[in-house]
Amino acid sequence: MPAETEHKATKMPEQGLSQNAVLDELETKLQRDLTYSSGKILCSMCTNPHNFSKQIYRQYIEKNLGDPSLFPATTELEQETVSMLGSMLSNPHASGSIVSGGTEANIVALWAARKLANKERGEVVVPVSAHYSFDKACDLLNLKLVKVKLNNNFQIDVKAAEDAITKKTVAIVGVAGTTGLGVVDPIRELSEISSKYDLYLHVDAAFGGFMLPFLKELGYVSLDFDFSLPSVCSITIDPHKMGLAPIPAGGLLFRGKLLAEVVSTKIPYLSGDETEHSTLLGTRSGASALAVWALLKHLGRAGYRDLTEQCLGLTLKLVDGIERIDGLNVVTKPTLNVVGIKPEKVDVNLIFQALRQRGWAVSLFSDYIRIVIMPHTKPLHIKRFLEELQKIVYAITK
Ligand code: 0PR
Repeated sequence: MPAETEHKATKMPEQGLSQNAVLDELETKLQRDLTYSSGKILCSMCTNPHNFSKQIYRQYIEKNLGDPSLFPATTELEQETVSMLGSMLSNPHASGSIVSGGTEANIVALWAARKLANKERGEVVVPVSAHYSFDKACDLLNLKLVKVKLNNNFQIDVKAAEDAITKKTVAIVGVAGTTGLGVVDPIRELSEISSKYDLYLHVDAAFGGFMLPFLKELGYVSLDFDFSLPSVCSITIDPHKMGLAPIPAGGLLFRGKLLAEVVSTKIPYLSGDETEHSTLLGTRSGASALAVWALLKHLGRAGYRDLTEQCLGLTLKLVDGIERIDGLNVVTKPTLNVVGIKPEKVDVNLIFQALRQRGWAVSLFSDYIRIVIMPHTKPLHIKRFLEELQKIVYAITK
């Protein structure tokens, strides 16, 4: 066992405090947290949830999807939500669950792939750009993660992916909207490989899933990434990212009911009949699923299309501004609302530190800074950010 390190000890009070006293203490302590409304959060794939979804979430906070016998109506609405998400992804007959987030969705997808393949110490082929949740998933599931290099467009190198397939491979993963650059892998080609080798194909559209269907409709992209491709077995699509839903709300969609049942666990004691779970969690938030259901109904395709256009428009303005700053480039022309900023000569870490010191929450990848333009980011925030970025770069390079 590793040696324990000391934690700050906090004691529960013997006598309870008044609600006001607790609230005051909480508010004081929470002041250090950043807020989306400040415009300074440029590193998050989450955002301030839509007000209507917050209202629904609060109203139905006690609903527990872990016990469908108590909440049959909530369970049915979860399935309607899954079907609405499926219809966004070319398959209204998709089966699945509203889960706690992209991490759980990816874990459960690989769990299904592993069970279907039934191989000792199976292997999963992913691009090096895949989210770290796949590291967690493979560690938990005793799978070997095989990371494949990228091509010049920062997408999975399809030839390298095919070369990485062995007798032990249980799944291939493609990412539709990578965490680092928002890049979409060539899922059509991965689908062809998957059908050639009869392999499970999982698409991680945790981030891109709520934008790509609308970017297609708007004519920005013509990429296939969803169930329209025959080998796609499951898709992660997260309402708590670009879907504007309260945390926790992830989505895991299987092509059909039979696939979802691969990971189902029967719980006969709960209601004496058919209770089963196809999620990692047992007790889980019904309010999350209802909030997503309500948002999809309220915003509709048109609402999400507008949101997509708003975020992409601002992203392109940011790209334009970056390209005007001497010594800075964008890593690649963005497909989604994710931008990589790369300095030509100076150490990227210096720019990152200077931005963080000035309160700008940005992320640092190997040799670039990542910015995510979420719905809470407004044109004025980008204007201010670009002004400060320019000053920082000038001060470092002069
Ligand atoms: N798949 C992809 C492609 C992701 O980008 C993420 C999260 C996940 C799966 C996992 O989703 P959950 O975090 O819901 O389990 N990507 C974000 C990231 O790593 C998560 C995030 C969100 C991080 C908000 C920070 C933050 O402030 O950047």
